[in-house]
Amino acid sequence: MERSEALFERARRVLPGGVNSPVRAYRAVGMAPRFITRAEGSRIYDAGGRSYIDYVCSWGPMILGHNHPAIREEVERAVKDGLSFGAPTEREIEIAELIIELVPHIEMVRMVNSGTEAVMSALRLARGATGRDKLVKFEGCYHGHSDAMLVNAGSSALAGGHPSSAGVPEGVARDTLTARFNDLSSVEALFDAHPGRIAAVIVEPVAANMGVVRPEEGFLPGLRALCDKNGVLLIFDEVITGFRLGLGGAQDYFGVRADLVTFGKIIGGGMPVGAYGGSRALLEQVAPCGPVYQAGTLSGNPVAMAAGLAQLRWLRTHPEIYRQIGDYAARLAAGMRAAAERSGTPVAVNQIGSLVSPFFTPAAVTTFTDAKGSDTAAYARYFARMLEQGVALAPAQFEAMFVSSAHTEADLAATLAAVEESFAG
Ligand code: HOZ
Repeated sequence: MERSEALFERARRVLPGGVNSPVRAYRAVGMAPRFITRAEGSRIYDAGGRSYIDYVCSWGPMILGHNHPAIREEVERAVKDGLSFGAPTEREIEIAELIIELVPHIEMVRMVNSGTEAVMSALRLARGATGRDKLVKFEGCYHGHSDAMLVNAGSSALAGGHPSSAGVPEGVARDTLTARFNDLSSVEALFDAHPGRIAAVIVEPVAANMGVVRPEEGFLPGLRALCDKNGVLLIFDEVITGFRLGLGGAQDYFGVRADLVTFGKIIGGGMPVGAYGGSRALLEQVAPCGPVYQAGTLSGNPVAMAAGLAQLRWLRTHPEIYRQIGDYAARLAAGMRAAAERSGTPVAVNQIGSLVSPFFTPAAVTTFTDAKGSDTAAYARYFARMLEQGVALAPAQFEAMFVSSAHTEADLAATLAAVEESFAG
């Protein structure tokens, strides 16, 4: 038996499904997951000693590739001084200053431990600030696993067949209204049906948990205008797009202002970090300044801050990385489209910046309905063939491929050769 399979068998006895996060169980692709022992640059290594070109990149944060020396060295330095203090440190100020410098329309930041926590807290702030209870999210968008956001959710909630989770009280679910991504009229209809009762609209500015779906021209500015008209706060969940579309994230990329922005893993450089930010007026409503309570012993943890700071500083001093990874992703997407055409495989490949995703469907994918209509069994077969040839993709259709600055020309050639084989097989 393969070492990963043996570990999986052992894991299933003590962890639900053998994992600590559902998508990793590979259920959507019907296989046993690879257990990972280490990662370096563009590659991850499994317990059986095989290496793979990795396009999961820890679900996005490893934008500089795995185990980048600048980040590792900062972490090693921080560890020498202690692991957790539960008290303020200078690094927390530095990372907040950096985020405020780089991301438009953010005047204050609160650090937390994950994207889920950032979203949960930003939503509480939006409700506290507006005195309204209802929230609008989009079908197939994923904002972590807080109760309010597990209604028509994407990512592994969708792949696992539970887009609206058990255990979410009916009263909570009732306050989460769902609109359709890229459909402003569906938002307008909710605003009309619940006048004066909606606190916030939360959106992934690029949907990346239904596979990657770009916002259509006018969608994000339209949301901004509708929110302004109705006194509703607009929240960009930039857990995926933040510091990935560019240093300024989606607000900068699309030229649309959000009232609150949530960040996740990428600002931790691989350590568990999240944050939410916005105007001073809004953020000063958070405790201890204001009445919206939110706290955490590990918030601003010194080791996590060291990793995050190192990654963000590296990105700031090497902005050319964004052109490099965007170019790689565009060539990857073009190569995949060409291979699909040669083999007669119906595949629509979406790409924006360094995010890519193939959908096994003949038509263009611009909505959640299009994404959901793609052939997930074909994706599972493709995934298995790619893995066999040494390329690790997300083990589910409704996720993204992430390109890092550690991916090389040789990786691109090897990946496209594997795609050719996979589509032909
Ligand atoms: N929902 C996350 C992916 N979009 C899961 C990440 C993980 O399992 O690490």
